[in-house]
Amino acid sequence: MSATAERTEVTPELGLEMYRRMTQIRLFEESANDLYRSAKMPGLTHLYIGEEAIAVGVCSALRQNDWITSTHRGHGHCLAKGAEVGRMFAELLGKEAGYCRGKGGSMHIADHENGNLGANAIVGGSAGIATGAAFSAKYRGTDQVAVCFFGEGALGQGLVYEVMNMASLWQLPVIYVCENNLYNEYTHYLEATAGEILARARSFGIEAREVDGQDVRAVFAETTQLVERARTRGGPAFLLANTYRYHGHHVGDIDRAYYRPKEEEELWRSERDPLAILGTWLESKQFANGDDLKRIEDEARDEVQAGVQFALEAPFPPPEQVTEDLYA
Ligand SMILES: Cc1ncc(C[n+]2csc(CCOP(=O)(O)OP(=O)(O)O)c2C)c(N)n1
Repeated sequence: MSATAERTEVTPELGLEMYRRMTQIRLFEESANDLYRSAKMPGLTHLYIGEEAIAVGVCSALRQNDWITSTHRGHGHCLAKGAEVGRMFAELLGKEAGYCRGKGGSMHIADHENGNLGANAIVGGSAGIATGAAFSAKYRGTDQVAVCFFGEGALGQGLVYEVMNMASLWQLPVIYVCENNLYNEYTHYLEATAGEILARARSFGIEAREVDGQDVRAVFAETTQLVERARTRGGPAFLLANTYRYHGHHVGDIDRAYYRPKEEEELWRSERDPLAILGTWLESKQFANGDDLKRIEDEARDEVQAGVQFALEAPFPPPEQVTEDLYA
């Protein structure tokens, strides 16, 4: 992290809003897991639990008309950019009220009203879309910024380097946010990623920084600087956010001790939890007390439960619409 990043202030209001949003994402994901386990959700899903501070820290530094592109592990990105819980659950359950009329599912949620150009199940796939959006901002002379979220597994995809090259040559307002949760599916990233991650971006002349992805204030501080830089024609950036997913690669990945130790999972949960880190800070500053945090959690739980109920009761698209809105 750069020396100046900590100076970007998190006001009490913003701190509480970040806590609310991170709690909402966590509870959303826990309910998504319940829906899968009770066989109410078709297919599977990839939970973002443990990584909430990245989506919230980054999106708190963006305007509504800035863009994001997301991944197969994208619910947190969508919610942090302003998506509604009920419509998100409806999409997971294949209902017509969902963001893609129930035809995209968990891995393809887009919400253009809030600048979310869409999640993408192709690892690295959305890097081209984010870079294209940034090109359009520059071409049209707007000051919008595009953020591309991706896991470190996407570092093995050639597309990412093609677009970083263009972004640097054309000084596009795009920020590549690499969420390194240590694993690509069931493989430790060190077995798949050679050399230094930041050096890859720097070799294109792209400003590259590293941040503690469990600390929402640090993520917000770094992103605020990089967004400001991109908005004022300072060019693209790369942010490496170190994090951990508490659950398996997807909801069905239950027995995972063969690829990562239980002790490691427990250590991240007990020592590096992003909600606990922010909650402790809010309390230490006397911006909130335990009752305030509990109230935020209760409200988020009510919102999530109402969203689940809405989605369960919502109708499926009628069969005659089965080929509508499909482009591939
Ligand atoms: C191009 C492509 N190759 C392989 C896959 C299968 N796949 C889905 S997720 C994943 C691992 C992704 O790891 P990472 O990018 O680090 O994200 P994480 O799951 O850790 O969030 C792979 C290999 C895919 N979806 N797309």
